[in-house]
Amino acid sequence: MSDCIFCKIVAGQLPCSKVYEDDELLAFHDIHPFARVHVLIIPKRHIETLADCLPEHEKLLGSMLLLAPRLAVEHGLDTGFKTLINTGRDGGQEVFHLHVHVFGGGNPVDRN
Ligand code: DGP
Repeated sequence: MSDCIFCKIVAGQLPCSKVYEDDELLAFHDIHPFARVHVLIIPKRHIETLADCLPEHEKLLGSMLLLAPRLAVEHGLDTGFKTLINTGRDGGQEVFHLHVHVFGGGNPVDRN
């Protein structure tokens, strides 16, 4: 999707503060964190929302969820963290490229 911000990040056309990458997934710090630690896990291929996922995406979704606690612990959230997937306009989704928010640890820090 040529006008998708997250696709541009995947393609290296926009910068990000990367914390993880493999063949299928990318994770980076949220630009507007609402906690001290706030990372986003995205699939590299464009899927608009969780509601667009099909049975063929089962493994990908599992990989995204399994990555969440690993990144949380790596960022010091070893006593707990939150996950969030906003889905659709009325679900509060602003970027229409599937992503899991992983956050916790108190007040946010600026990442300009
Ligand atoms: P959501 O409301 O679930 O679609 O959350 C989208 C999140 O994406 C929001 O917390 C801010 C973050 N975000 C938007 N644009 C960028 C960007 O260009 N870079 C980074 N790192 N995060 C972004």
